[in-house]
Amino acid sequence: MQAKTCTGAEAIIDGLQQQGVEHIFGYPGGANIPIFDALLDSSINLVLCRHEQGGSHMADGYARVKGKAGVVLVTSGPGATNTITGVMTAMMDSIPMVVICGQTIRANLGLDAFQEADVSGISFPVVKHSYLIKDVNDIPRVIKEAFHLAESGRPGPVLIDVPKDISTMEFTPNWQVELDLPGFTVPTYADDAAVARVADMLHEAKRPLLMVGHGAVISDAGRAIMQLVEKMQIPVCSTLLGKGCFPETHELSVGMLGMHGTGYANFTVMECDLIMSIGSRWDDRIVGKAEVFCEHAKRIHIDIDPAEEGKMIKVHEFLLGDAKTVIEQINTVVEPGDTKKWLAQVAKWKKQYKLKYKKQGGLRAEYVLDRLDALMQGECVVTTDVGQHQMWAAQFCKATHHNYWLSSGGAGTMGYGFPAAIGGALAAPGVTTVAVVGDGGFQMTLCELSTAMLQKLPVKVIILNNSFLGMVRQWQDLFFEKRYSGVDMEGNPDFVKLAEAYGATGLRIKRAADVDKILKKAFDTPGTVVVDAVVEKEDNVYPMVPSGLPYTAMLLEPPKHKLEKPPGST
Ligand SMILES: Cc1ncc(C[n+]2csc(CCOP(=O)(O)OP(=O)(O)O)c2C)c(N)n1
Ligand SMILES: [Mg+2]
Repeated sequence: MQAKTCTGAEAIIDGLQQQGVEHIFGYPGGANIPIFDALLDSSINLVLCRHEQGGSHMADGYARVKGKAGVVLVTSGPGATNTITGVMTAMMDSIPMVVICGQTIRANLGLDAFQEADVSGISFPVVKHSYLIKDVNDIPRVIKEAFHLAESGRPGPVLIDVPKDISTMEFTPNWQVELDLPGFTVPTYADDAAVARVADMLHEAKRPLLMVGHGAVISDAGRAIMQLVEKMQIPVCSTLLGKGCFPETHELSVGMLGMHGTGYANFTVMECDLIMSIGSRWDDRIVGKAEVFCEHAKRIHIDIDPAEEGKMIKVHEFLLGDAKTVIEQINTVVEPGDTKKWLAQVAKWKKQYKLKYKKQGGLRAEYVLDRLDALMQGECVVTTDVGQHQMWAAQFCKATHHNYWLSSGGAGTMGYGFPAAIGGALAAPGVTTVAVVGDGGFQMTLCELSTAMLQKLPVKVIILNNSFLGMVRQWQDLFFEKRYSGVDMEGNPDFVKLAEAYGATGLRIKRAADVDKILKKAFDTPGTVVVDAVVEKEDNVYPMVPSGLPYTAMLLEPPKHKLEKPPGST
């Protein structure tokens, strides 16, 4: 039988279907028309975004919920560069993504052709890998490799640049091609001797603490962690991206640690005599002043990426492997622990440093989130944007599913929350998705309201509208003598009217007394709803460990004295 020929574009779409791709988040242009054309004859749903940055965040949100690569399809030049923020966001948070870019024809490469941009070059620092396809016969191999690289080991984004003459060229694809990636190995099991040493350390510890990070979420280590926790009776804190892997409603959870972590999580960190990171890279928002972070405690690090060993802090034991597999290994060699005294202390801190906020005065963002949490009961996919609302959401919305909490951690990308919710909603049909956003960040990608409407998605956007770029204002308040510069959001639109202009439902909350009623209405109204919660303008997020300082500098409430600018911090 004669092997079947097809165009490069058809082979790409065929390859995506073989990978089980359900949705493509895309935007067309001259250089990718052949691929859009081939898409018409496939079973893949095109999610036509309104801006390529939004499309890339949608793919990211889809990937976080689904645990599989999100796929982006954009044109050359500005189409491709518009995705770079989304690609960098995915890279920083280890999100699997495959970005396919149209490119000018091969003969024009390097000639400053119309909409030519060297995107494989531009993207190199922010991808796991980038391809520029120069031979049409490479398409089957490149597609297979791209998904393998994106999804295995420490996941990340992979970019494929496809010159237009490659996508229009006829050829006979060979799908039997075997993956051959020498040097790309994926660790699974940790060294048994190291595991035994860690077990000894866990047995000896009087005040142990687990720190659950995004790696634990990615490897779906929740059940194994629960077994370890219940057997050894160890309290658990989680990073911003680790939320939900271990249910925050569990009595041994102390919630998020770090710059805006709960007071009780941070006291537990300060007093523990052993801390074990499960898939967290100890980022600077967590460790504060790295040299003194848990300096008197035994420090253990489980990570799938050998590059993380000793990067931020020195550890006593590094276990290289997949978080779930390594915890399962540990579970086979540890004995039940007796930590009653330690747990009693942790429980005391939980009462003493309970999250609190002002109830008098105008509407408090924390109150809206507190009530939202009560309404959601951990059963919604929650995304956040970046800023004060993000930190309050992390404090007040308790995550109980390992893949239902989506936030831009490493990159801190404003504009992420709403499009990520669109991707998340597509990955979890039937689950209500809530995007907690600020008035600043929402305006960066709100054009995707069209996309949410077209896809008929139950995305509830909760804008915590303080008419400020609140988090920057907070830093100017605390460290720059309240000299507000460039943070007033005067000129904000009427978000209710704006939602209505897109055909969505717009609701507004102005008083605490209306919060329950309006939130319930938002959930009861089918489809996309935007809630404009007009909150106090100048509330600050506490607790706060000022950047670059040790945990002992934690502010539990507004400081009574002027603060020094933290040293050399971002
Ligand atoms: C793309 C981008 N630009 C700038 C920043 C810096 N930044 C961090 S938080 C923040 C303020 C966000 O304001 P808003 O969306 O209103 O949220 P709020 O802090 O008021 O809750 C800014 C400007 C960023 N993180 N991302
Ligand atoms: Mg704001």
